[in-house]
Parts: sequence; structure tokens; C-alpha cells
Amino acid sequence: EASALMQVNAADFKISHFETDEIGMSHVRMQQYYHNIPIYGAEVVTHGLANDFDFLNGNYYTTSQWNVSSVPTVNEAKALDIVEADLGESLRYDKDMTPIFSNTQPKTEMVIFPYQGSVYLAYHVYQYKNMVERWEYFIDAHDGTLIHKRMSICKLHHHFGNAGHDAESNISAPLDGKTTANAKDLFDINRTINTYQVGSTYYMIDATRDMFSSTAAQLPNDPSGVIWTIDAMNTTPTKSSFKYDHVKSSSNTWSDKASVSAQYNGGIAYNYYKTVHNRKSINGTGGNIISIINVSDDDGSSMGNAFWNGQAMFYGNGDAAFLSLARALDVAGHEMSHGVIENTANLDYEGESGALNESFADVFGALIDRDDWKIGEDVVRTSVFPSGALRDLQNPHNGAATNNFDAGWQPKHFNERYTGTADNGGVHLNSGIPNHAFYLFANVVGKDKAEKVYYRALSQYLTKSSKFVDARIAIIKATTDLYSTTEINAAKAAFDQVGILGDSGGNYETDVNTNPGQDYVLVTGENSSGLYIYDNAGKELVKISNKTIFSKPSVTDDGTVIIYVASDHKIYYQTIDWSTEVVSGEKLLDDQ
Ligand SMILES: [Ca+2]
Ligand SMILES: [Ca+2]
Ligand SMILES: [Zn+2]
Repeated sequence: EASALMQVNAADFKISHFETDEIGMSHVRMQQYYHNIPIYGAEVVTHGLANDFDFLNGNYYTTSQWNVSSVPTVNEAKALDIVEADLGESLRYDKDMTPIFSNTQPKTEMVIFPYQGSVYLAYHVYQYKNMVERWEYFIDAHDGTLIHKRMSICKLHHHFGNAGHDAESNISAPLDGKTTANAKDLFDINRTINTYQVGSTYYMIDATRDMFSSTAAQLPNDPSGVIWTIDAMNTTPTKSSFKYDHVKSSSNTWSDKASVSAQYNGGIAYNYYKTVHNRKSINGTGGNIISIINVSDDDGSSMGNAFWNGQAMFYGNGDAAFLSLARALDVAGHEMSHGVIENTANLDYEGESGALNESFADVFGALIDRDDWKIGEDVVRTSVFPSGALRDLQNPHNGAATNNFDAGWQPKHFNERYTGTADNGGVHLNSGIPNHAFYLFANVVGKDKAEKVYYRALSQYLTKSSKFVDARIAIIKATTDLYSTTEINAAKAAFDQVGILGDSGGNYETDVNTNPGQDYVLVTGENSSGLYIYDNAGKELVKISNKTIFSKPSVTDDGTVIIYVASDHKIYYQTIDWSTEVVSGEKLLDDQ
């Protein structure tokens, strides 16, 4: 079934992930290739019980008209030089790195990059400018042109600094034993935290979780499978003067409340994913959960922000707008969930997929800090955020004037969406729309069911290039997998209410330019019998299938190919020539 997606060779799809889940459903994730090079963002997932696949989603391209040489004329080193020249800083972390930031070296992959109507052979480069800024670049592998770039790190709220590089470690020597301590957090509440004794020194390292690997760990400096809080000693990770060290004590007493909060909240978030979703840590394979506290702003002042940099959570001690950020469980949950998202659907941090990335981080932040629908209520100052929260899933307008983003206003309906280019296309703004859909859904079915559905959608259905409509389809499908009519209707109603409509996948060609062609709607008949094309006035143009349609049809980026699964569980496709309006008729995909 994985093979032969029309007009492309079967060999162009390769299985990247296969999983059979707890209800016995298989999910096959496939990457599309062009001349043996992966096409960026082209992923298809098929799903079904007992390998009887009856649902397909994702995004793929018809490549028959493409004419791109797959042999680069610019080499990888040159591409990295171009990235560094553009960043204005060199950051090939090749020296003296501790295990904490071992993954900050640039990562490069050759891809076929469809972008704004053209198709490129490109180097996709992840490059850290410093500990705070991770950038993604697409460099033309034929002429070295910078095709596209974006920063792909979430700050809890968005104003960005720059400059500086190179971190130096103060982390020193090694020896044993798990201990616990009682200490006050930023609420002045006594918390029991797990610490670790090596020789006569206690460290803020929690080695009690079932992800802990005693064989791989060298404590305290190179642990494996721990929850670990580190002190940045009021230095800034954008500067070469950045320093960090263990939070430690000679008596197992802990007076830095931010460290107690960070360690405690890290444990709650770990437990949430473990007990509710059977997920082993952020990366799914027992990777360390690292929080860095006492992080300063670029100018050395106290930082009113928090972020996940792809490796660790960073927390500032607050400013005129925020209290100490480590205080808030939902902030910790949000930032850690970015790591979970990166290790599952890995939604592009831009446009609608970026807003979904932000939304899933808020959704799980609000599920981990379960007592309200708000984000940041324990850390914002009301002088800046009038509602007393940074964001509110129940009411994304959040008590602020329309479009007053700085005061925490977000759109709650697709009609209100932000269409500008700031904030990677409004990823922290338009997240309000799917956030509100989650609230509407969870408010009907309850958080216990809603979280199962959302985690399933994130881990089994969504892909890198998923858009709002794909989230709708994924949530409805995940609900269908797990629950019944009441819940399915609640999911549909939730997305209807925020204006995310449609039953087939989005136009993936670009986030920025919309297709100038006329819109058509693909619909199934009553009881899913028959497949029709309607115009956008709701008039039936043509019936293209008599079959009972099992899956939501999926449409290629250019609208020329429709693919769907019928009730016989076979995959069919049709091609449409829009210039002549000739439909090919139903064809069966080969099973190879
Ligand atoms: Ca709360
Ligand atoms: Ca909250
Ligand atoms: Zn975020």
C-alpha cells in the first residue's frame, strides 16, 4: 500500500516510521523522494487496523513536471559558510562542550525544497547562532542563493536579542546516591525534590525516574535519564561570558527557590507524559530533562522570558512584565512540550504549522497545569497583561483590546487571523485559533479524553507541513479511533466554531502566497457514498466516484490529483486537468 502513488515511482516513497499502537492500529509514515533526495515536508501517513489501511493523510507532490538536477554544484562546507556569513556570527561549536549542549553543532541535510512555486535542490541547515537562537536555512545547492530562513526557537513571548557566542562550562569533577530534600519553591510552598549525592556534595539531579540509566550515567556531569537543574549564575547565553554550573549544596538544603520550582515542575511534566501518554521523557527515549535557571537578558539585566532551545529549558528571573518564570508549571509544560512536538510531528515553526506548534505547546501546558485554561497566570504582571494571563484558551482575546498583541490578545476565529510576517507569520498569535478549538472540544468531552485525542493526533497523524485543516482532520480521526459519535461531533463542532473547515488537506505550496486559482470543494455524499466536486458557491459540478468513501480524500499541492480510500479498503486516485476540466476517472493504486 505504501507504493505507487500515481505519477511518481513507488520507489519515491520510503517508510520512515512504522508503529502499531495500543489499540492495534498501524501507522506507516512515508517520506517522498525525488531522485533519491527527500522532498522537504512531503510526508504521507497511512493508518489502519491489522495492516488493513483505510486512511491516508499528509502532503506529497506530483513530480512529473519537475526538472531539478540532483547533483549539487555547491558543496556543504560552502553552504555553511553562506549561513555563517548571513548570521554574522560563527558558531561551529567544536570546542570544549559539555554533554549538555553536545547537539548544538550545525546539522545539514540535502533536500528537494518546493518553495513559492519553484523547486530547488537545497541544503537545509540547522545552525545555532548562540544558545538562544537556532536558525533554519535553505541554501540553493546549485548557486548558493539563500532561498529561505527562519528562527525556530520558541520564546514564551517574543522579542529577540542577538550577538555573542560560545559557552564555557564550569562543571567540574565526579562520585553517589539518590537523596530527597524539602525546600521552598517560588510560591513559598515546601516541595519534596529529588537530589543526588556525590561525595560530600549534593546536586539538583533527580535520578529516581524509570528513564534513569545507571550504566550510561556518569554522575554528576554526564547523567543519563535524569531531571537536572543548572544555574546560569545571571549570565546570558547569547554572550561568550555565558557560564553555568550545577545547583549544589553541601548540606542538601536549597535556598534558590527558582531551582526548586524548576526541578519540581520538571518532575511533574515528566510524570504527565509518562503516566498519561506512556512517553519516556521529552525525546521519547529517556533523554535528560534539563532546566537552566537564573538566565539573564542580553544587557545583563534580569530576563522576563523562558524558552526551549532544542536542548534545555531556560528561565529568567522576571522583569516589569513577568515574575520569575520558573514559578509557573504551565510555562514549564509549554516549553517542554515544544521538545515533545519536535520529536513527533515536528511541525515547521512558521505560518499555520508554526501556529499549530505553538498551540500544541499551550494545550499540553494547560493539561499539565490542569486547574485552568490560561497560560502564565502565575507569572504575568497585570500592569502589562490586564486579564492576569499571557494567553487564555477559553477566551483568546484575553481581556485585551483587539489586535493588542503585546497585552495578550489573540484571534479566536480564523476570520481574525494575523496575516503579517512578524513572529514567523504570527505563530504566537494565530495559535489562539486552534487553542480555542481545543478548549471547545475539551469542555464537552472532558480533559481526560481530549488529551488522549490531541496526543494521538500529534504523534500519529500530523506532519511537518500540516496546516489548520490537517489538524481538524487529525483531531477528528484520532477521536474516531478512540471514542464515538458524541466525541466526534464535539471535535467537528469545535473546529467549525473557530472557522477551521474542510475535509481534505491544505494547499502546501507555500504559507505565504495563496493559490490564485478558483476554489473548489471536494465533498462526499450522504453516508460517505460518492465523491463530488462542488464550486465554492455550493453548486455540484461533477460526481467523480460512485464508491463509498472511507477516508477523507487528500489532494496534491496543485490540486491535480485526488487520492482516497474506498470502503473496499483500496486506495484510489483520480487526476484532474483544470484547464480542460477533464477528470481521469477512478484508478486503483497498484499494490506493487
Ligand atoms: Ca494554574
Ligand atoms: Ca495555567
Ligand atoms: Zn512556544
